[in-house]
Amino acid sequence: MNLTTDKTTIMGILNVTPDSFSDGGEFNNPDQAVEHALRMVEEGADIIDIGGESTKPGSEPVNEKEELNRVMPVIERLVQKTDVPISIDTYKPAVAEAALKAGAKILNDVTGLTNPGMIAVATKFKCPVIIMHMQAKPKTMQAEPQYKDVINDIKTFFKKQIIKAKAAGITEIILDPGIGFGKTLEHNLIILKRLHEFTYLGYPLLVGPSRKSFIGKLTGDTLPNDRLEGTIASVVTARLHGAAIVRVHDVLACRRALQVADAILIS
Ligand code: 8Y7
Repeated sequence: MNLTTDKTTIMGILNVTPDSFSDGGEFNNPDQAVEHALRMVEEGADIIDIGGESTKPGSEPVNEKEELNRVMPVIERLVQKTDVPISIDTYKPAVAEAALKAGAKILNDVTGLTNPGMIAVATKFKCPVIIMHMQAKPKTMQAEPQYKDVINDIKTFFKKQIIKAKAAGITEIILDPGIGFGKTLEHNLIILKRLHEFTYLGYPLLVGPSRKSFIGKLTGDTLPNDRLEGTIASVVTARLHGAAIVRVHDVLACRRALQVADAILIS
């Protein structure tokens, strides 16, 4: 992947799930989903991340067939309409394989290559892989997340997964500490504050704070749609602390904020 260091890479979120907490299933029909993706491209998205199973706290898994039914029509249409790379947000090897075959270019694995089947798919397609850290599973992860030292524990996980990935011939690795995935408010804040500590591992960092509940906990809101300003504060902080890629719903607003942050960084 072509990640320049002087411009933040923006990943636009395309949820094709009826239960997505941020989008409320708005993009449940493939044509609407494609339209939304193309709008994000116009607004400055460098990657479109397509997901068909919600991994928000408390959510239930969906089966493979249902997930394929949701994402494949969108991927098949979108690759005809844009050259912007598509990442497939899935932890199921069969869904990853079908998406990559249809033209998706990047694998976004919220289970961080803990499934050997996923490593096999990434090796087969020689695609960039996002290794995200998650404690426990979405259904239960926010129950009582605990770490000895959240930064060190995540770093240890990254090191272990990097070794496995490299042994399988995977060369393009992106690391993501997994904001909100088995983390308290304090954990999320420490991750954003000490993000630079992950840069020493030598891989680009991705951060996804967009509209997440830790922002609501700080600003006192109840709805994800009220979290734009908090999202902007988070992505700008992440950028200043070493993030190469940010995963966001609000592409236009975040791009404008990051253009300013990028200019300050390279000045
Ligand atoms: C993240 C993610 C979600 C994230 C990466 C949501 C799929 C929850 N969050 N993937 N996915 N990083 N890599 O609020 O933080 O969008 S789902």
